[in-house]
Amino acid sequence: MAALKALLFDVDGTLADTERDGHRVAFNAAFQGAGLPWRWDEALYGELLAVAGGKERIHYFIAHYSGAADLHGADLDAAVKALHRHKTDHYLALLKRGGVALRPGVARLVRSAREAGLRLAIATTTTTANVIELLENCLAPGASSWFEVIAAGDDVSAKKPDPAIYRYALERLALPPTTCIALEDSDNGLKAALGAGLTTLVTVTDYTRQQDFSGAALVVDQLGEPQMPCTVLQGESYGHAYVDLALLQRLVSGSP
Ligand code: XBP
Ligand code: MG
Repeated sequence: MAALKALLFDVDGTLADTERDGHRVAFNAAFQGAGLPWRWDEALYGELLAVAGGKERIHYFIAHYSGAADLHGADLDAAVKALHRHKTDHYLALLKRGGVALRPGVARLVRSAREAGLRLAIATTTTTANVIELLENCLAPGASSWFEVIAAGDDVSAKKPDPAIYRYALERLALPPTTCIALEDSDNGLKAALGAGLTTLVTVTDYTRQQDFSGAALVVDQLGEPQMPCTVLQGESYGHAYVDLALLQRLVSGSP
C-alpha cells in the first residue's frame, strides 16, 4: 500500500470559493478602469471559466464575444497583459479587504497534514501573488511557507486541463504520483491531476457541480468538519463523515 506523503491543493474553488465574488469582480473592475464596456455577469463568467487562466480567458472572450473592436487596434497581447495586471491588483486588494474566506475543512485538513508530517503543495492556474496573499490572509500569517511547492500560473505554458502544472509540482516535490493526492474543484482541474497520474478528490462549487468528474476517487460538496458532515456526490467515503487524512490515505491506497 503506497503511504500518502503529500497533498497537492488546487486554489480557486478548492481552498476558497473565489470565482464569482472574487476574480469575476476583479476582471470587471479592470475592464471599467480601462474604459471598456465589458461586464462579465455571473452566467457569462460561468461559461468563460471553461478557459483556465485569466489572460487566456480574456483572449477567449475577445475572440468569441467580439470584444476586439473595443480595443481600437491596440496590440492585443500587450492590452490583455495590461488588463490582467490591473485585474490582479484589484483581486489582491479584494483579498486584503477580507473579501474571501477559506472553504469548510480546508484549514483543519492543512493543519492536520502539517502535524502528521505530510508535505504540502499548490498546483493552480491563478497567479502566484494571488496564492500567497490568499494563504497569508485567509489561512494564517506565514502560511505560504507551509507549502513546499507553489506551482502557479505562468510556471507552465499549458494551463489546466493540461497536466503540466501537476507534473511540475511533482517534479519539484521529487515524489511519484502514487504517494500523493490532488484536491480539486473542476473538471479541468480533475483532468489535469488525472493526466499527471494523481488520485484526485473533488469538492464541487456552484459553478462546477454539474460537471463530469469521471475518474475522481471521490466527489463531495465540501471537505466538511466534525460538526458539519460532507455530502458524497460520487464515489465511496468508507464511512467517513468528513474528509480527513485517514480517508485520503484510503483513497490513495485504493484498498476498500
Ligand atoms: C482557476 C483559474 C484562474 C482564476 C483566475 O485557477 O482558472 O485562472 O480563474 O486567476 P485554479 P488568474 O487552477 O486555482 O482553479 O486571473 O490569476 O488566472
Ligand atoms: Mg480550481
